[in-house]
Amino acid sequence: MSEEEDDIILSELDDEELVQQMFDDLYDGLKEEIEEGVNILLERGWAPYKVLTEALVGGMTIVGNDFRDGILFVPEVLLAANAMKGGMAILKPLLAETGAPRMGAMVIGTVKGDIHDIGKNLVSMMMEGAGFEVVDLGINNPVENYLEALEEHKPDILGMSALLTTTMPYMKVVIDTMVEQGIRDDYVVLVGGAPLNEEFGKAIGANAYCRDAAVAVETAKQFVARKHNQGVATV
Ligand code: B1M
Repeated sequence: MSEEEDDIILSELDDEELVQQMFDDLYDGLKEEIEEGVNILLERGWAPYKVLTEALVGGMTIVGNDFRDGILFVPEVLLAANAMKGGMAILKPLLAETGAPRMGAMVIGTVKGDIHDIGKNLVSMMMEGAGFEVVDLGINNPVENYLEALEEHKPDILGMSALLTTTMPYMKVVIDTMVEQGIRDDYVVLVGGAPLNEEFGKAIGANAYCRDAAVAVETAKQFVARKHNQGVATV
């Protein structure tokens, strides 16, 4: 780090400069600086969701592009992910603190062969904030993990995340197994992750593809409301 950079005092930057600096700090994997930046933005009255999407996800998009282009490599991206998680940990209780009424329950996990978890964690945080109880199975989940969790927790929703084109087909393995076992229609299946799209979601038999965490929350709410209305209608 140059002397000039050493001199930067985050709290003296205006909002726009601070967010730009946080992009740089995320890129450089500086967890403490990211945590400080998040706290400063919150103190300035930024909503937790705005800090999350504009400062953290915005920064991670730049990291993602340079990873794709071979400018950054796995170790650097791991550091950036670690810094991002530091910021997310501060926001998590705030996003969950909305006092939203209990909406339902969701089991979520990243599929087998895939260790990306930032997006899934973000979805979990936002779902909790919206009043869903979330059981997070973590990463690299074979079909058995999902089935056991469905059996144990009986959620309304099964969520699956995949970030690799090589792991996204595994979502179909899970859904097909649910069909074979006659339990597919007991759950709303929502899928997400950067390489997916709506067409893929339909093709594998999911109820919906969710572009981002906010869409996941809205979609989950709609499906749960529909389920409850059907329940009332059949009583
Ligand atoms: Co990896 N990686 N990575 N990586 N990584 C990608 C995905 C990649 C696109 C990078 C690139 O080349 N541009 C590329 C995949 C290419 C492809 O498949 N075509 C890639 C690769 C190749 C790899 C490795 C194979 C690299 C290697 O080893 N040579 C390897 C694979 C390891 C494995 O999984 N087996 C690997 C490893 C890693 C790290 C470990 C270094 C790290 C992960 C750390 C972690 O997650 N703890 C990492 C990272 C950080 C990325 C990028 C840079 C960022 C992903 C991320 O966290 N984004 C990523 C590039 C990119 O996506 N542009 C990349 C931020 C996050 C908020 O967004 O996850 O999309 P996202 O989640 C969003 C939505 O997608 C949606 O909501 C979220 C919030 O809005 N969503 C859901 C996600 N899941 C959902 C589930 C739902 C609903 C919505 O359920 C209801």
